[in-house]
Amino acid sequence: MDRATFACSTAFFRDYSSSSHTAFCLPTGHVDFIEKVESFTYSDFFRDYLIPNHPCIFSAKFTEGWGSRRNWVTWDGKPNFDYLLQKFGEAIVPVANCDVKEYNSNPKEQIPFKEYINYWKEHIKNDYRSSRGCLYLKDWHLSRAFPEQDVYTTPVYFTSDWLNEYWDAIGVDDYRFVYMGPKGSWTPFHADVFRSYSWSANICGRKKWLLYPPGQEEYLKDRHGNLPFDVTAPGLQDNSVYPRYTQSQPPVEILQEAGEIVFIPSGWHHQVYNLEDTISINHNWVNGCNVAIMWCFLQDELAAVQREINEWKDPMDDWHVQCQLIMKSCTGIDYKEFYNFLKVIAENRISVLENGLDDEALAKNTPKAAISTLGMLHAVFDLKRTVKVLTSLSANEDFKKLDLTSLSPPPEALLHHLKAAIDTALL
Ligand SMILES: O=C(O)CCC(=O)C(=O)O
Ligand SMILES: [Fe+2]
Repeated sequence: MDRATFACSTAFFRDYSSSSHTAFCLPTGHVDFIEKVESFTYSDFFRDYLIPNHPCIFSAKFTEGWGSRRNWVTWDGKPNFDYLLQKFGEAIVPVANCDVKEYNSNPKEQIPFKEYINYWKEHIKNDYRSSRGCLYLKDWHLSRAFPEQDVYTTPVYFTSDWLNEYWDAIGVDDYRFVYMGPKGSWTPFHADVFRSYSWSANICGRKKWLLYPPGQEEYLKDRHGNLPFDVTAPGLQDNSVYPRYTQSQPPVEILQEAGEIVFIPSGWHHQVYNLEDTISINHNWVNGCNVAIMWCFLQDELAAVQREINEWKDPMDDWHVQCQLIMKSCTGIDYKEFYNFLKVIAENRISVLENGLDDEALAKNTPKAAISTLGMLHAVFDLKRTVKVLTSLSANEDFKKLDLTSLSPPPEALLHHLKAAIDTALL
């Protein structure tokens, strides 16, 4: 019932979208290129890309002022190894081996940054071959480790960011990353965490992206329902292993140059290649435009866990709790934490609407300052979207089976407060 009332369908978005685009429509193979900073507003991005869930590319003008674009790159557009070593040499960084497949990903190890840079220099000298394989530094939380460094500022288009707002608030994690890899390094086929949006800016180098709109991945599954590791592998042509492959559309292909930012919409599967030695910065984020997609994804994940351990349903009296535990370890969140996530986001907005901002909050570049920058209408939009998802969550049978006494305030009270805040703001 909850699923039906909250299907991630075009209808859900249509009333919010005044653009000519249709949500989730099939691509024409063309991806819009946003050239000018001055003439492209937050509202343009919201209406034409966030709401319709369409990819786009921002020109290098959007990253012109970034410290990393000045300092991390040599005059001839290569990574400035000396500068990077001097600033980050002692850091420990996560490194994946692109030549080895472990389940549907690459094995990762933690090594000192200076060791990685030495490897990279040797790899280049050796004509991009190495006995260690092709190593790719990825998912490095550099901003968290070096907050004082002048690296980049998040473009306004990406600042309605509930994921980082929530995980910063609880101080556990964040979804802001740096990637660095030699020509030939690549990221296997995947969709992003929680089906979030992502933006990815090339500090130097070039990337090739293969993008598949939501739903296309169904045609790329093998006969057991598993997604491919490498969507370009010749094995996909084998009809007895990948029976629906011939029905799939070719991917939308993007060539991303130095300085450009790619916007990857929610739930679009993708595979990415570094065509040259490349450094990129990327964020994952969720907001009022795609939180319903995240909620659909969580329901699908729980259903998959339930199918997996269905045989234990009767013998186990805390089966529903176990399902939540497994879900949390697989996806990073469970239903009660999802409730807390929505609560933190809602309360920040209610606070801005009810109390405005003190000078301290503005000066410190806090989440509330970001909410206030986007304006009251945006805060009300966020609250309305939160009400929709919370209403669906509260009615969800799996959620209702959990012990909800620890939730404060209880869902009904939060919903009541939210609706009242929306009504007052609109008065
Ligand atoms: O740049 C890469 O190798 C992968 C980036 C990615 O998957 C993303 O930004 O969502
Ligand atoms: Fe990704």
